[in-house]
Amino acid sequence: MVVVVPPPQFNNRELGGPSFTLNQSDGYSAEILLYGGQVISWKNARGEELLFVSENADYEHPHPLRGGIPICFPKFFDYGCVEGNGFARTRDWVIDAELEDSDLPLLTADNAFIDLILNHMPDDFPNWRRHRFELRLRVILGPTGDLTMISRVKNVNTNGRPFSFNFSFHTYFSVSNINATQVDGLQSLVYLDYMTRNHRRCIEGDYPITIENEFDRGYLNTSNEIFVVDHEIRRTFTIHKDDRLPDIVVWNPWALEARDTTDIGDEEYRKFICVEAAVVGSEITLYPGEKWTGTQRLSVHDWTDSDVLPDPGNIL
Ligand code: TA6
Repeated sequence: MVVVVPPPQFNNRELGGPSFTLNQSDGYSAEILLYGGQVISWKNARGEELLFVSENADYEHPHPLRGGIPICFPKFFDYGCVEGNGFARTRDWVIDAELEDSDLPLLTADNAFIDLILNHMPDDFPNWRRHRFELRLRVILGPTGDLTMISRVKNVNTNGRPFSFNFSFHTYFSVSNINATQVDGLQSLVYLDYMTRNHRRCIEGDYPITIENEFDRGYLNTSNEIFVVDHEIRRTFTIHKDDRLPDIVVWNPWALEARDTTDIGDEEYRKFICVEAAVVGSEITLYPGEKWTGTQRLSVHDWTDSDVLPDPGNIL
């Protein structure tokens, strides 16, 4: 029997403005703000929140909202600069009515989804003012609660000019305790250390990553399945990404940076880790008419000690 899901539910929020909630019959849900095209909530069947949003988050334009899954387009790496994560997350998106669904896989009726588009011209980004682009986002909440995001960029310049960009899905995973959290699947990879002025190239060790201080790295050419393991509550998030998102950014501000950042509570660094499907090792260049599509699917698994967990080394 095919379960047909309800249409997206419209919310006229006080904080953050209009949003849509995707619901699944088992209780899974996801909420997307039109401001920034930003997922701000993803809940499991028990209604537990799986994403972190800061209690100090500033929902007012033009501030980026601290938490959820900001769309970082175009992602620059002027370390620590608010605009270092682009303008897409501080603009108003709209429902994408002229869907170019030829690029996307067909969806079965048991998938709840919404299509958004950003047409806003970035007048305050001088080197983008001469470009015309279409930035589309499809958010899908599957019948088993997986959250899929498909971003599409199209160069619609009429001046023949190409443009280049970096990109990331800046996912803030909610964790019970950063000290009991590991990122598994990045062992032995080359990474760019964004804590150094020249983003020094380094090699990761042979063990899953643990966070013990401010941490900001871009891992290059990773496998397409990365695991965020919360050992305290026995929960594993899996990031499934495609080849057009070859890299992974891992970030936690730790205590000092959290204290100095107004929209992060002093102790909130203990409650999240950003692990981001990204393109940071090289730029994407599109010529007029060309498109880029990047997809991530997030899944979550609560386990017991007797469970056999997926091993990044033997993913089929
Ligand atoms: O995606 C990682 C990162 O770019 C870090 O370098 C750090 O700047 C973090 O994002 C926070 O950026 P934001 O612009 O959200 O304050």
